[in-house]
Amino acid sequence: MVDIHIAYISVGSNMGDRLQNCLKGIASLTEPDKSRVLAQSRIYMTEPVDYEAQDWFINMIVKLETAHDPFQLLDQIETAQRVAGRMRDAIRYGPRILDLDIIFFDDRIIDSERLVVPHPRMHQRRFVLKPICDIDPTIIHPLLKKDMQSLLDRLEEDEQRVIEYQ
Ligand code: A4P
Ligand code: MG
Repeated sequence: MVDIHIAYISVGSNMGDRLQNCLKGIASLTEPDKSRVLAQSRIYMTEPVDYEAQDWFINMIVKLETAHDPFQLLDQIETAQRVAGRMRDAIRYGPRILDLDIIFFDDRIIDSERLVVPHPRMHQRRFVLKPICDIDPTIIHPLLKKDMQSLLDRLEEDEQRVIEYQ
């Protein structure tokens, strides 16, 4: 029997056809008998965080069921970002065609050079917390021991605008 895992992936783009880039990115993580999408959040337009001189993002979250381990999933993510045309030497937090981040992988805590899970900035970001609450507001952060809804409620109301995409 193969181990099956649940991963939450944050999907974002603020260059080119942002929605198509996100949808293609999600599709490239699915594989027959290996990985499938169990749930997808609503789609949001989000104000840039950390590096503000750039266009708004499209962001969403997917819940993925996968037989891969976290590092295999990261390999897939890096391939998908490369195929989408993303440059490696770009500005940190700056514009990107496709960004796929592993937010949670089961309730594992990973702190390696290549991979940090839970994603170390997720709890400060409305563009992650708002869509993850669409899927399940009761997920407990394995380090902070708080659920997604309470982490979202802790953010300042007038910061980080997030608007549902029509
Ligand atoms: N890496 C470590 N942990 C992880 C993880 N949990 N998931 C490593 C994915 N990758 C992880 O990532 C650099 C390296 O992080 C990878 O090679 C991998 O080994 P990257 O995506 O190539 O570089 P980056 O995008 O500059 O860093 P990162 O960490 O993705 O940036 P952030 O912190 O995610 O910020 N504002 C809005 N509104 N919406 C956004 O989506 N995104 C960012 C990116 C900034 N502001 C934004 C948004
Ligand atoms: Mg990333």
